[in-house]
Amino acid sequence: MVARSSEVRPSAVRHSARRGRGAGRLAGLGLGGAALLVLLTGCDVGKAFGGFGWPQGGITPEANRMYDLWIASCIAALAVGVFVWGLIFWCVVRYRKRGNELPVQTRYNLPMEFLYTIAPILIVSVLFYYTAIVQTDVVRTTKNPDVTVEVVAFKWNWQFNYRDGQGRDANTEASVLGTSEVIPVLVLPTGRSIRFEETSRDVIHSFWVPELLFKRDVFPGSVRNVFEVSSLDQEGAYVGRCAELCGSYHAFMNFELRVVSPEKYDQFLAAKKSGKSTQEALESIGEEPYAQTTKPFDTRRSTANFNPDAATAGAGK
Ligand SMILES: [Cu+2]
Repeated sequence: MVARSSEVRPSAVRHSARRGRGAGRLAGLGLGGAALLVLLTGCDVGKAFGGFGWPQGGITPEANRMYDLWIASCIAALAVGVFVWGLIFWCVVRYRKRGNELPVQTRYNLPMEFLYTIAPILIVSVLFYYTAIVQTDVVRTTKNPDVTVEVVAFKWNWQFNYRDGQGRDANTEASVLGTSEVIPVLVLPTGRSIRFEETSRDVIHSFWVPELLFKRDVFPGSVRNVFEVSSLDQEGAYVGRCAELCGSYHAFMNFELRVVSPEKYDQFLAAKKSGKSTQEALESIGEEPYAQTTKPFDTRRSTANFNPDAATAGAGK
């Protein structure tokens, strides 16, 4: 932004009241136009522009706050952009070459230098301020979340443990385990705060549900990555993925997040605790027993596609 602003410097700094008024008008026009755009389109401005490249359809308050921050930043960037482009084109037209006479050379224009030093600092400060606020909000954890789930990643599937408390010392009350044949379905309630505690059995994986607009790496060893969502706002089935290249079958590490009503969730958990399988428990609350958003991958590991030429490689036969 400093570089852009400096483009106006040689020509725009002549001490002419008329020209000063022109620049002021142009600035007012640019900012006014941006403000008008925001007012006219309101909350739909993000939607109208496809979220400016940001995924839409977040289902948590945190996701919506991140989305709003992105949209506001884009609008601010566009407003600054329109202002700068306006100045550039104004200079191109206003100070185009008219003859061979050397134009007035102006430098050390203090107000102008002050402006293009302070303005970028102000812009960055405002962006930083709101980013820090949203980030703090998104990574905040609480003492007593309503639901705590332990996410266990391993090559190449997931286990979800419903816990009776927080941390390593809490107990698992019920568990959902994914296999090569059955996609694990993580059932969670709407309207309750949920804490995810992540741990890996082998390598680094990453727990990612696109609709949370959030992903976090799952580490092996003593690191226990934790994050929380203050609520899930929309019932439904959402595909979840591993977002960290973790080995040959990384792409097979899909799961499903099934968001149900709190009543159904309580029934599901009770059914699981009483020894029912995940599929039976899902059926008992009137939900589809198997994942709806993804299906098990075909590993195609059979003798039909087995490469016999490589059979002896390293086998010592
Ligand atoms: Cu993985």
